[in-house]
Amino acid sequence: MHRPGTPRLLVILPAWNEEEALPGVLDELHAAIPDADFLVVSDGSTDSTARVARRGSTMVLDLPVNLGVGGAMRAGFRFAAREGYDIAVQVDADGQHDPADVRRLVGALESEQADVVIGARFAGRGSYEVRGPRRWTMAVLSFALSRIAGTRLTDTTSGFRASNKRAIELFAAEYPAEYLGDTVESLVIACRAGLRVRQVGVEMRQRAGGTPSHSPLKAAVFLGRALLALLIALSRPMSKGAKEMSQ
Ligand SMILES: Nc1nc2c(ncn2[C@@H]2O[C@H](COP(=O)(O)OP(=O)(O)O)[C@@H](O)[C@H]2O)c(=O)[nH]1
Ligand SMILES: [Mg+2]
Repeated sequence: MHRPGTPRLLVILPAWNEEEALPGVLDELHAAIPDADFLVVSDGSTDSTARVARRGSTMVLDLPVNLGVGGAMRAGFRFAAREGYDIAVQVDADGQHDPADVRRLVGALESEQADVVIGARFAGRGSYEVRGPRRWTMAVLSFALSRIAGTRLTDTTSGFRASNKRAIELFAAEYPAEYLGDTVESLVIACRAGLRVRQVGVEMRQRAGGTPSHSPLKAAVFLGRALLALLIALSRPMSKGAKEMSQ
């Protein structure tokens, strides 16, 4: 529940077939951030994700078709913009993100005067590791986006992020839908609109249950596509909305 006089915070959880982990994750989040509101976006889950998500005051968007994380987040940002939230934080529904870090991300929006704060693995905390082609692709993406953002970014595909009102409004209007491309391209969109992107180091936990939605091979293939998406995003002229924001 929101406390008067503080920013209104919405936690958005994209959830696809997460009936196993979601109830525990929601209980933990509610306990850690009692002043936040929670929105679960399930799109075409074939299990009881949408039903188990209706815990306490949690709000649920139960979409009939699968849009992928990007499409689900776009719906979440539109909701946040329409309802006038000041801050939106994207958190995984599988328990991999530590609820205690949500406040650190939100705190960094202010202390770093950032519009978007990424919870980044590989930033000196935790022992999360990936290997092989996936690692190399992520390194290239980090290098390219660090240049674009004008700051060191080590984890451009992280789905753990806080956005302020400016970023919510931008992402409600344009948020890419491509798997893994969404994380990368959304950062390009933010930077090009003149938003300030920063990161804080986080530790990743094990999944609390269920299975990852994509195999490592698929993740590698899509990361390759993310690289392409980055090139395409860079080659695109800025949209009218983003142009206005950057002025
Ligand atoms: N709404 C929605 N959420 C998804 C979809 N695919 C994955 N997710 C969610 O996105 C988060 C991260 O996905 P996950 O499979 O754990 O990816 P990993 O952590 O990179 O292995 C989890 O909360 C998933 O439930 C999708 O198509 N739609
Ligand atoms: Mg996960």
